[in-house]
Amino acid sequence: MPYFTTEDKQFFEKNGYIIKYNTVPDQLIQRAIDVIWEHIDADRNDSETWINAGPTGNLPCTNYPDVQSLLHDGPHIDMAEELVGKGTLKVANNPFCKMIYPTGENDWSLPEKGHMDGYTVKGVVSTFTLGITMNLNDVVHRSGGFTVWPGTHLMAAKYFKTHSILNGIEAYTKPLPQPVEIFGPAGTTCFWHHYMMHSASKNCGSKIRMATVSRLRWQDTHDIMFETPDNMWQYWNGIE
Ligand SMILES: O=C(O)CCC(=O)C(=O)O
Repeated sequence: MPYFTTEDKQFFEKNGYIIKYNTVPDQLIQRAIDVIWEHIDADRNDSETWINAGPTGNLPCTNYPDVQSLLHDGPHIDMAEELVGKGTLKVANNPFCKMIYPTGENDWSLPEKGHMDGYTVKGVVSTFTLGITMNLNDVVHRSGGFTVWPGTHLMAAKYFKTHSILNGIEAYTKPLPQPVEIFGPAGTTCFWHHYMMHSASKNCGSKIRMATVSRLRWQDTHDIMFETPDNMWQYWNGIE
């Protein structure tokens, strides 16, 4: 039974992302959350301490087996290969644990812009293929949800046809599309194309937004990473 319908794949092709619900077994989530709490400077049982807590950035727990099993013991690699091609991918980054702490504020708005990963340090190409963002707890609207700018993968692919792939800082042209904040219960997962503009939204909720971002790459990335094929889906057997 496939994970993605033809409509899902068409949505991914056009928008650069697709959301699936309930993709992470609950016991995997609970074990990872226990590890995550050991790395947060706040009291798990006192929500007052969660406001503007830390650390920010990736928590230093990517190497813990209970964090890695979110990616390795769930369906996500198979799901990703359904989009990219069976047997084509390997793990570029095990799950980065990304917390968005409540701000204690109420003036929520979508971020004005986000960023691309992998091409924005001048002279460095650090390609991956697909990002996978998993919500580990229930993320409601206005509460730090992963945010994408639909269609920006097409913008970047067009840009790289006439500009060096060694510098993607200017790859997105204005006006930017309206961003989409992705929220949903624990186990909501977004698969996103590596050229996508993305960010996290501000957290005006009461809980810490707990999510992981993993990255998969083509097994032969090093052979093809400087290519900008006429058909950007050339190496995506599930999409082209
Ligand atoms: O935490 C988030 O939702 C955004 C993550 C992000 O921007 C990234 O992985 O580069």
